[in-house]
Amino acid sequence: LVRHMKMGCKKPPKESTLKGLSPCLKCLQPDVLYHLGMDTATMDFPKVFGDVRFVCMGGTAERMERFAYKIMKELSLKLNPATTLRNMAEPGHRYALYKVGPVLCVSHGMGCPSISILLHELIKMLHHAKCQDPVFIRIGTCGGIGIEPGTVVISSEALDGMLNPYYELIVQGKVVLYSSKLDQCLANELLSLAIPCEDEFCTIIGKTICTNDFYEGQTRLDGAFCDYTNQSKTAYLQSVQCQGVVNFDMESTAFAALTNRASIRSAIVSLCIVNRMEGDQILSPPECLSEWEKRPQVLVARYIRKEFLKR
Ligand code: R2B
Repeated sequence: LVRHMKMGCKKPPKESTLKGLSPCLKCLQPDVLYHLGMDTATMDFPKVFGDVRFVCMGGTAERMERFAYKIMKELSLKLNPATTLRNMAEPGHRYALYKVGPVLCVSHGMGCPSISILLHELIKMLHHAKCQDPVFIRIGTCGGIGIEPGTVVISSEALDGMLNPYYELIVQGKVVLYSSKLDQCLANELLSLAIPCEDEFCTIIGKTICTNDFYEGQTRLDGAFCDYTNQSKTAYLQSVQCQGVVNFDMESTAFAALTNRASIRSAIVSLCIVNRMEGDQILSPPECLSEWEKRPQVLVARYIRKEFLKR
């Protein structure tokens, strides 16, 4: 401490606030974040990522790039007009990652395996960077159950297909269950940022079922295979709706479980693109979908701006 004071540092070096990480991490010299195309030998993580406070994740690279530019505007952060944001994960050829001040905007692909690989590497990145209390938010799309397309859904809980609040992983031949509870305070805080009389969209909160398949896993009739009937589909959707479920996605349990394990506060804000009570196919025109895409972003940007201005 004295040495740091003498060298002019105001504070001693911090440790990251992430908890419960692997004891093997300290032996990795370097640690290669293979799918992000980064490693601790060639990149100074505390210098590059030490200020990160918000990690926003969504399915596609293009959506996350658009969100990065929106956040830049919201936080009044300037980029040299001749330059564009750089995909920092380009060398990994898998995900796209943009950094705008304290905000990371990252694409996660589709499904739990894809988001779980990314979360392992992002959590290690923030740990190596000694980040303090980062908040993770998934900005996704989803199929709604009895809700209008265009509605914004905040997940209160992430459930598996059996309606249990767990993410199931097979480790060394055994089933391991991790809690997929989400941070209720953060979910309510996001909900409080909706302005019903001003927003041109509805924001609701409810339970999310996470499935491993888009078609049969979500009881669609329009997949290549289907061994059930329209009647049994309707009965299933009605029964989950009665239990407080409002939407389906394909990443929420892994997202909740991995962030929980590291003691990271996290939330999921999704755009409903179809009401599954009325159909399976996404019939809204592309112009409409790209306009609606901004809705969850509006809410998340309000939250980030509010938190950003606090410090
Ligand atoms: C929502 O949209 C994708 C499937 O089309 C998937 O990532 C999800 O959760």
